[in-house]
Amino acid sequence: MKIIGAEVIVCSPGRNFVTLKIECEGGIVGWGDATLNGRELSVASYLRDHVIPLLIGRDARKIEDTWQLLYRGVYWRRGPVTMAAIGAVDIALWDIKAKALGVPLYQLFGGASRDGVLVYTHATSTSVEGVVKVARDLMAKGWKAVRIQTSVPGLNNTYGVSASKGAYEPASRGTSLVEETWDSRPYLNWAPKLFEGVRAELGPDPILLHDGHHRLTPIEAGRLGKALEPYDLFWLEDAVTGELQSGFDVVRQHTTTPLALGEVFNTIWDCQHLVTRQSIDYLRMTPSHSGGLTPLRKIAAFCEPYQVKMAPHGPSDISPVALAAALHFDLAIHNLGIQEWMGHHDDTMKVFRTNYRFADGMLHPSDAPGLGVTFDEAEAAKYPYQQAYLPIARKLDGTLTDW
Ligand code: KDG
Ligand code: MG
Repeated sequence: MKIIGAEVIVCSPGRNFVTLKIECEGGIVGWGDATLNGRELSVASYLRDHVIPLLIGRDARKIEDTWQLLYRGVYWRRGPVTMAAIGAVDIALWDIKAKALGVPLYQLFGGASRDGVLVYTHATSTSVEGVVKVARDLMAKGWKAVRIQTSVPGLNNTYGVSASKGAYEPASRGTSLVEETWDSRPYLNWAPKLFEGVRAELGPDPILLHDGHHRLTPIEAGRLGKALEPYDLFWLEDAVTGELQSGFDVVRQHTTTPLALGEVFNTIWDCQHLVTRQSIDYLRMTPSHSGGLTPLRKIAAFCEPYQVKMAPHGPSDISPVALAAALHFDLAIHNLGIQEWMGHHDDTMKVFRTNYRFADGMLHPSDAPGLGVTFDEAEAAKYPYQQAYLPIARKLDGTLTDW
């Protein structure tokens, strides 16, 4: 089953996506997601200029060997651009293999370990009352798990809250960077009040999560985790930047609130210390940004004896192709925590035709052969790439800080 063609398609149906199409002898086509929010064209070039020429003529069935060629066979390893490019190839090859065998991908990973994949989505608002209303509406639609984010009194604009009405979407089109403000003091005073208010209204049952988005110091994060303990969070995510791995040992000394990390990680080396020291509870790595399903399955196996659970990142900048890849992975592995599913813009869903289905707070990837997602190239052509950037954050005195 030789690879006879591969193409990178960059489109912007609601937001930018980089999609890889691999074609084999016999006509089977596989799809991969190479989207890297705000740096899309660098991955497109990596694939077009350096990877695709190596793929043509290779046996599409040799997934492990192709992964090793693109990772180990390149002296300059790792990093988000490289690993997003390798991830797209790997996902597309798994799609091809499962289609060739006529089975949904999860069957090649040992079959389903559960009936469906528990998913969480985002509730955001400017106030406690507002976020409670959004969460109630979601729960009425079947959601069992909701991430809670609001504005912070005293700060102009904050991560996770829309400046305009509608779903939160961090990237903005054009070249003028959106600036958010940050100060840990008002946030640390606000977050416990937020969760006190939300639990008082929603009661003990809903699964609640919160994302700190890398902004606290370890001791601040320890204080926050401790203050949130009475409100039974499923997790506190990205309390401290993931680069400071020993910082999580400090956080752990101060709180029993479960900790999640890893959406910006690319390889097993990014999580090795955190997992072996058991200083996190959930690992947020996702197939597209982590070099694909081949390494992510190994990472899940590495986490299993340490009781660290996988909880793949699933924002709107992960395309439906990578979301479907994550769902097949989630359904099959033993140590699944939860899957994020932020949802996609209506225009995105006109380009990516999906089969995954939602019921009772869970997603199922579908029983269609392969990933179960097709990409409509004619529709994609209607949405050309538009330059877009993620926001930046500054402290109240103007110092640039982590977004
Ligand atoms: O591109 C950046 C987003 O993927 C990120 O801000 C979303 O933190 C995020 C999350 O948990 O979904
Ligand atoms: Mg996050």
